[in-house]
Parts: sequence; structure tokens; C-alpha cells
Amino acid sequence: MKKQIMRDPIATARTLSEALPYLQRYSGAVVVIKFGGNAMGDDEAMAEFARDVVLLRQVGVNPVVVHGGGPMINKLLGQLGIKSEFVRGKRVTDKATVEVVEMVLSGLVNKRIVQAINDEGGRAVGISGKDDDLMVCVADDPELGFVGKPVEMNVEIIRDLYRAGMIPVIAPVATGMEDNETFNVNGDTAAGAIAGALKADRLLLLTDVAGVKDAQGNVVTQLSPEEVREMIANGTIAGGMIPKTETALKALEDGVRAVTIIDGTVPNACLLELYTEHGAGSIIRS
Ligand code: X2W
Repeated sequence: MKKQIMRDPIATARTLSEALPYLQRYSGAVVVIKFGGNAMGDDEAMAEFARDVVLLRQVGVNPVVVHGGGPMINKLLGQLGIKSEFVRGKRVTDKATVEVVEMVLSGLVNKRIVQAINDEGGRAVGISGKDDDLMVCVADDPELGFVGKPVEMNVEIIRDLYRAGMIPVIAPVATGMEDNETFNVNGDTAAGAIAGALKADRLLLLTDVAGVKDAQGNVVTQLSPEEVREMIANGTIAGGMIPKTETALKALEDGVRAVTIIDGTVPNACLLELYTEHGAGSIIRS
């Protein structure tokens, strides 16, 4: 029944018409999309994500994709027999691990997304935090090895790319301040730093959970930074949601207008969030 309604040409035209105020609102906006490894599905889901990104570009948005790829890194590390562990949501990264991280993120994952976007008619260009010194890092914590904390952002390359009609696709791998070190940066951290430096209109964090949940397990659709801080302090926000919400708070402080945490495995998640009254996930803003 639902499918029939969706295919009804009158309903389709109506949907487009209802999107007009949103299309106007986001025309010219910079929207940073963090595409987490857990949100990446099979080839069809990847194509669907790519189609949404190309559609955003088509209607005048400047989408900037920052991706993760944790599960893909785990897979190759496993095949190579390299053990890996996480401390406070970040991968302990020695020299051998950082090489695998760079191969997987800048190579396999980055190019898979670039190819998917280009297949849908977009002009994606894949780079990492190393290109044009986009993201320069220092060690985040000695216990974590080559895990980077961004300290200097040079986002001009991103502006150059979107002004030229291209869609930047960025792997969270970065250069160090000295000695040509390579750093592994948490994907959320990288997306937040990039969105902050661009003073983006929106940061969308695509993951595989529906959003921030309250003590009863219901998704909270709207949150202020104060409410988020309170929920972290009283333990309602826990586990993997802590780095995500902390990234959101930092991005807002840096001048991003709003941050949304959404389930990227839901079809057309980005469009649902930006172009419908329904919205999706949890939006955090002052
Ligand atoms: C992450 C980078 C990839 C990532 C890692 O090594 O897994 C750190 O933990 P998701 O798919 O977004 O989790 N880096 C320091 O963030 O991937």
C-alpha cells in the first residue's frame, strides 16, 4: 500500500512541492556529512547514499563528505594477524596499524565512496587530511600511539573543490606537526574539526543508531548543548555516543549552526533530515 502511494505521480509532485522551503533554506549551505563505517552497507546502500549526496549538490548545497571505516580497518588488521584494541572509543595505533589505517581509509574506503558518487553523476574528489595540509595533528594521548588530535586546519582546499563544482570526500588520516608522521584520526573528530573550520551550516553524523536516547530509550529529537552536557554527566549518554555528542558540542562552539546524529542505514537519511518536516535523528543546537 505504502509503495503504491510513493509511486503515485501526484504524490511525488506534491513531495517535491513541499520540499521548496527546505530547498530554499539550504541553497548555498555547507553541509558536512560524516559517513561512518557502520552506516556503510552493501553496494546498493552505498549507491543510495551517493545519490543523495549528488542530489544535494544538484539543488545548490555544498556537501562535504568525511568518512570513517572502522569495521573495514578491523577486517584487514584481522587478515594480517595484527591485534587491535580501543581505549575510550579510539583505536590504539602503533606504526604497523597506522599503515593499515591509511591503506584502508585513503585507499579502499575513500575510493569506493568517490566511485559511487561519480557513478551517480557527481564529481567527487577523494583526499585525506594530508592533502594541502588540510588537517595537521599532534598526538592525542601517549597511550594511543599515532592517534591524532587536529590542531591546525587549512580548509581552503575544500572551498576550492566545492566552488569548482566538486564534492570533496575526505579520509580521516592526517600529517603531524613534525617528522612527517602519519596520524589516525577518529572519523567523528575529523568531521567535527572540518565542519568547525568551515563554519558549516550543518554537520550530519551518520551512524547505525537512531539518535541520542533518553533514560527510557526513546530518541530525543531536539537537544540544546546544555541538555547534552547534563545527559553526559548523569550517564544517560554513554559509550560510543559520548565521542559523537562531544564532537557535536565542540563543532557548535566552533560556529557550526546545528549538528544532527542520524541512522545512516535508513534509506535517504540525509534527504529525510534536510528536506522533510519529519526530520530524522537528534538535532543539537543552541
Ligand atoms: C578510527 C578511524 C576510522 C573511524 C579507527 O581507527 O577505527 C581512531 O579510532 P568509523 O567507521 O567512523 O568508526 N580512528 C583513532 O573513525 O571509523
